[in-house]
Amino acid sequence: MGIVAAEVIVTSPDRNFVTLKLTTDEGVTGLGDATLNGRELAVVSYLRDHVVPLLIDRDERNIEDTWQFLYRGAYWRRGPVTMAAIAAVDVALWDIKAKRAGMPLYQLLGGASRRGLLAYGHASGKSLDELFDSIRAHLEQGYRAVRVQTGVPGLAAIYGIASNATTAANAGVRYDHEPAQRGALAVQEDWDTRRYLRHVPTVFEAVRHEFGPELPLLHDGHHRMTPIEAAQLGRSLEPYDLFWLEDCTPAENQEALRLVRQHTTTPLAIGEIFNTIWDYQLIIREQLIDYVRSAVTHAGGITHLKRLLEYAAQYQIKSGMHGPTDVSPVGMAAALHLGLAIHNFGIQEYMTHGARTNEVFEQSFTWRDGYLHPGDEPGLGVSLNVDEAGKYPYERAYLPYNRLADGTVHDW
Ligand code: CS2
Ligand code: MG
Repeated sequence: MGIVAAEVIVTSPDRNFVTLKLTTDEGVTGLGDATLNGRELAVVSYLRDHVVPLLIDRDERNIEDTWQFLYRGAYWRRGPVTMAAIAAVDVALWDIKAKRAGMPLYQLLGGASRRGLLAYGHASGKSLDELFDSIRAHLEQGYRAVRVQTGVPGLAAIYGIASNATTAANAGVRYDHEPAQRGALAVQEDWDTRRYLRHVPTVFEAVRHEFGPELPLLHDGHHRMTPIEAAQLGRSLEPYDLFWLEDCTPAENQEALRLVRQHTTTPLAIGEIFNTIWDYQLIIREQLIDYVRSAVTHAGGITHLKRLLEYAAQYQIKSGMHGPTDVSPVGMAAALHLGLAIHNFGIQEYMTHGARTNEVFEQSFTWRDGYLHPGDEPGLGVSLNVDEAGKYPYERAYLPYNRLADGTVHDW
């Protein structure tokens, strides 16, 4: 028993991805996603320079001990880089364990708790016509739930969709605003909360009028409001019965959600940039949110996110795992196995990857009639074509950032 090789594979088919590949002395391999959008090389170094030397000869069966060793043994704890690196090791070890057991990973996590995972996609548009077309396109693709993002009159960008994280943008499809080009420095976008707060309720009024009361609609505030502004938006959206309002306010100050919760019954989702259970402790204990947004890739892997979601389940809070194109097919597969097994699954974000990405990562998960399923291949059900991956070297790419009209930097 033992890990004999640990490779960190960086590839950039439609966007940058970081993948850890572990190999055991019996030749069994496991994959883990370590992609951190805009800071990928920090995780590459954390893995290559500091973690990989510690993995060689470790018993690949001891997943919990390896997790605790990497978390406590580093001395410096938490944070997106550390927890993405630990996540990659954790998921690769789970992949190996399930392959050795000859079963899909979800079976090791307790088996299936449902037939499939309800998914939502990203509908967006600078205008209502463009937005309606995007919603219709998602419904035709089979989505049963849709996130609605829209341009704001007077602002140049379609916010909340990182132009360098979307397949279309990375394939050179140009939006009206100057998208963040790969290799460029971070692109500045503009923001005005008052314009946004006046505009968004009119959008959901129009969407409900066009598409009816049943369609689950989600919206991402993308960390841009103060607590009282978030409360105002949550209350103004109540007539439109959202499935959730996401990242309504930066929540490093977890107590901020108390003010929002006092003023609105719109369900709240938080945490795609959170990376440990400690980031959620108060907001879960006080039931200040309804959905946990962390992805397996960014929250310490299957081992830690399962623990976090079991804690959340005690407070009737569900999963809503982050799943944009900056979570690789390996990370997406891990999310699907965990989501299929846990009882408190809520919804899975699912932005389809580009054609080149699907050439690099061969996936066995299925997307049918609005539901995802991880498939029944042994392990995660994802393989990485190293030769194909080698065709696409890393290209520096940043997420945009915001400035207000007076030039002040603002949350993007
Ligand atoms: C967004 C993301 O999917 C979401 O909910 O917040 O698209 C986010 O902008 C990117 O993942 C950032 O990397
Ligand atoms: Mg989000």
